[in-house]
Amino acid sequence: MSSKPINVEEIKKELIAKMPTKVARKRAKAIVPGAGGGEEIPEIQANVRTIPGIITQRGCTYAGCKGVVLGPSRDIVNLTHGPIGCGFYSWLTRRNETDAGPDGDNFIPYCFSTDMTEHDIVFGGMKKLSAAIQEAYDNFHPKAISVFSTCPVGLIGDDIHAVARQMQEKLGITVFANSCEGYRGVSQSAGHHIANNQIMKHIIGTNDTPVEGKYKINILGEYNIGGDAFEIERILEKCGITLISTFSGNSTVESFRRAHFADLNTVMCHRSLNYVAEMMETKFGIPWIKVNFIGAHATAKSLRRIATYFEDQDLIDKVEQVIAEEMPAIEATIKDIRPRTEGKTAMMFVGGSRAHHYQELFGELGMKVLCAGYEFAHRDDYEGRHVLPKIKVDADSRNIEELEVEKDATRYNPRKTPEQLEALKAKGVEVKDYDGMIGQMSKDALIIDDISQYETEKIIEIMKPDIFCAGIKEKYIIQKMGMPMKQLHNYDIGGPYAGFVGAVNWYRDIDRMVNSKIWALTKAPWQMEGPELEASYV
Ligand code: CFM
Ligand code: HCA
Repeated sequence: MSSKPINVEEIKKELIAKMPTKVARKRAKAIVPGAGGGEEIPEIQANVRTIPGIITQRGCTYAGCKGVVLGPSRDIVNLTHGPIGCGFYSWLTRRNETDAGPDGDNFIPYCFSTDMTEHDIVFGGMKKLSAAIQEAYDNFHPKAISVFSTCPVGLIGDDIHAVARQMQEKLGITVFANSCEGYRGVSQSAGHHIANNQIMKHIIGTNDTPVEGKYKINILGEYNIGGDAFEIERILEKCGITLISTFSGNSTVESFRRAHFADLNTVMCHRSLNYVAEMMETKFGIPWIKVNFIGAHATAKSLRRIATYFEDQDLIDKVEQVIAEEMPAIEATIKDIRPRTEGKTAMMFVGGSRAHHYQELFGELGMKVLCAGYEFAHRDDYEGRHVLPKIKVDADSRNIEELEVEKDATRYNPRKTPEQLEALKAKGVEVKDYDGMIGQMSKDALIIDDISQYETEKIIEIMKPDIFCAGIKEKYIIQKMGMPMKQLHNYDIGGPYAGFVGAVNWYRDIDRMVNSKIWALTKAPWQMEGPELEASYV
């Protein structure tokens, strides 16, 4: 626990001090202090190419497209076109849970790949891809098949879209392809965009059978990691809110097809699904608001925002009743645990939204986040409403045509007039509202984008947090440094952490971790035997 005042500028200097001048200059732009709720938000460098040689924790475009956005849909056969490694290493690693019920399809336990070999690389893999689609169809009879290209596919020029079109015609089901070769873009973020475009183009709004329900919503950017979406579903059901579709944890093709009947889109992970939110607003007139179901108070706030949006007293009352029912368990757990966690400190370096969302949960335990950052978020995720996202079709999305706006979008949902939206804003529900991480963090906290391995070790050494949250690549190095390490991607074996039940799970897990001495008692062999060798830049 650090007690002396923190000088963030000094820490920043120390972090980059040993780097070659050019590298230090570039990295300095990606490190800024928090704004502590102030209006002056410093500009951060984000979503740019990682400096070669620096060990980044980022993933690739294929990971963002197949692994993140489309992978968790449970009844689409997600077929990787490539050598077996990409399919194999993205198979069940993310802990996105599913429940198909007694009759539903669930292809999540399977790994579908064309398993390209040298022969296919030399002579082309399109025939093999057609055969694989046919085989998947014959064995599983899915409603949809989605194909993902890996790096070599782009290099040899297989036309996966042509194969998908042919097979769609032949089989009479939805077949579409994603040009998501790993090398496109600077991170998995490009893959999100590609997947968003293809879901929008091929699935959303393709079934016009109306959905029943008084208050109908979709959740965009919720992947049911560790069962988070199940807990959110439980709460929404209790409130009487109809959830048409979750993009994409435990989702079905049919729910995507009818998602345009929602009155409101709620966006959980803005980074990965903002494109669909924007496109659905343009095409079907569905407004979107930001929600955060990570943290008990954040959950209550999100429910209240949804209820306020509908401007319906019955719903407002019901939501208050649900919150009142759920809060006593939260308060009792906090009362027990907080005396042991109060004043402890944490660091979080995760993807493109969790390093922000989880700050609420640490706050509820009286813990301070000393330093946080995203791997691949964009400036709008950091700077919030200060940088509005520019939604345009980028070079990676070569297959999307100009969106056709439904002439009669109101037949799907009663859109609010600009005046009604203004009135909602006065009540604290701003459509397209989102807060960034920088504004949320205090002035003596640091924000670091695309943190490198070296910076990770250095910042731990300098600031000595009580717990460090990140992913599998960092995990064992952190533990060897004598520090508890919580995976915030797959939650290790834990979760759910969303909603009310999730908050209690989190309080208990974090209590156990920050109050255990086990990691500080372990020493790596080189620490016991010494002398330790230290690498240096020349
Ligand atoms: Fe969104 Fe995610 Fe995240 Fe993300 Fe990811 Fe993930 Fe993540 Mo890993 S969609 S940005 S690309 S919340 S897989 S469920 S944990 S890096 S912070
Ligand atoms: C990805 C997926 C990942 C990786 C997590 C990790 C996930 O980026 O391809 O590095 O531990 O959440 O599974 O973010």
